[in-house]
Amino acid sequence: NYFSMPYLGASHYVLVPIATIGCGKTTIAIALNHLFGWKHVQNDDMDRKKNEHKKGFIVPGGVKLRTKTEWFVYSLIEGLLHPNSIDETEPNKIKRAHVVFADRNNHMFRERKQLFNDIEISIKQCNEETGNNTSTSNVSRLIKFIGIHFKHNKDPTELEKLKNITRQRILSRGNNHQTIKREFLGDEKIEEIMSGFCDRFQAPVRTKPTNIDSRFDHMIEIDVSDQNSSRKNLEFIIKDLHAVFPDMFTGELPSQEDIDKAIGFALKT
Ligand code: IDP
Repeated sequence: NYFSMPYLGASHYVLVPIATIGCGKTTIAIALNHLFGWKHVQNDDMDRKKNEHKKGFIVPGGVKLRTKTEWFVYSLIEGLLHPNSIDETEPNKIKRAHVVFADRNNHMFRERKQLFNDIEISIKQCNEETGNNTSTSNVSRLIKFIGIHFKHNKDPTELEKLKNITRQRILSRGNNHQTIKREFLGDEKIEEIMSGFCDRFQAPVRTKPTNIDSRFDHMIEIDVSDQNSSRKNLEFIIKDLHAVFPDMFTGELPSQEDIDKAIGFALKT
């Protein structure tokens, strides 16, 4: 385990999109970071880091992270423990709750299960090493997982609409997407990859306590209903989070103008 910081015991939030390529995860994560400073952890950043550190990625403490998944979980936990590293110059942001955005598709049960397990196990180990005697069930109460479910209609004609919208977005993006590079793959291959993700999509199921998705403390449901749905989805997410977990926010909620600006910024990034 790679953490030396004690776990302080406040509520910590992990935002977990359940989505496919092009739904607007990164756009929304950038906008939320812009508005509230919440840490945005992008799965594929590991690829970039790996090129910098050819032999693997060494974190403080000398531990080498070998896989993308290890790096992803490491970065999320680091964000939960050190939320202030984002913007030290902005006084309002320093008191803020500890919130991280787990930017990958999480579109299958096993991805969600792995995320819950790895985060809880790492935090528990961290506590043991620093002498905090916190059981796993206590840790479970301290970390809140919030699902952001980009709904995928089961009806094939309806699903085709989502596929068209997301495909259009990705094709117009060209090479500037974390998983899809048009130049290397070509349009047909991109379509095939994106469609594959949609066909494997497993919507969250929380009907029984034994369901993996019952670990979610809250679920936000949104649609990819048109080409420009991210603006509407961002506003909906902020309102929903504020109603359920007001302690995630300090000060006033952003105005319509603030939200416009944040989306504009995210779309340009
Ligand atoms: P993903 O992280 O779910 O794969 P994003 O990277 O956020 O999806 O979005 C895919 C592409 O679509 C990006 O080029 C992004 O700028 C664009 N996009 C996302 N939301 C909107 C929108 O509401 N209007 C127009 N373009 C959008």
